[in-house]
Amino acid sequence: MQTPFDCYVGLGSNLYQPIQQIIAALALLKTLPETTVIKNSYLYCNPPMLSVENPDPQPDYVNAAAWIQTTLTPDILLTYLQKIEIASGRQRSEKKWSSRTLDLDILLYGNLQINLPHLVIPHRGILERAFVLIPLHDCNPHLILPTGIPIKAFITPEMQQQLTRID
Ligand code: A4P
Ligand code: MG
Repeated sequence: MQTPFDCYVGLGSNLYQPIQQIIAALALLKTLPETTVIKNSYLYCNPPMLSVENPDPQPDYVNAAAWIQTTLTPDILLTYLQKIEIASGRQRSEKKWSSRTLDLDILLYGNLQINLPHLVIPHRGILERAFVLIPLHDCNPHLILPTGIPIKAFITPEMQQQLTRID
């Protein structure tokens, strides 16, 4: 049997009951073929990170992460995640980083480094984003990034203050 890869999926929502969107998506991850969910993070509320191109105000986000083990290839995993996004009613906008019912990102896929037009792994911006790093750390406090550096090294007290844990 193929050895599964340890992967981490980032979840984000800031439209139409974001907490429920994330809970529903976490449940759907459990139904993916060839995949086992090892651990989910807490859910966190946090202000939107806006882009320079689209600075209009947006509702707060709810973010989380899930540690999964899978034998799906990165491309097939991405396809399944996009199906879950579409099922949530996600509509893609022309505007960068616009509000969304659900965003599912492949944050890490083992130690793989992929740089293709449709798939970049590790996901861009991981190291600067509190709403990614802290949920990743919840999933696995011993996580070592593909660069060989432990995740703990990137988490600062300021980052922890940016997030409000939803219990
Ligand atoms: N894509 C490339 N690499 C990946 C990957 N590793 N995982 C491609 C998933 N998709 C990946 O994504 C655009 C394209 O990225 C996809 O077609 C896929 O082929 P998208 O979901 O349509 O658009 P997006 O999410 O707006 O783009 P992007 O660049 O993924 O944005 P981010 O980095 O997800 O940022 N503020 C808070 N507080 N919390 C958030 O979660 N998220 C964003 C979006 C902005 N501000 C936020 C948050
Ligand atoms: Mg995204």
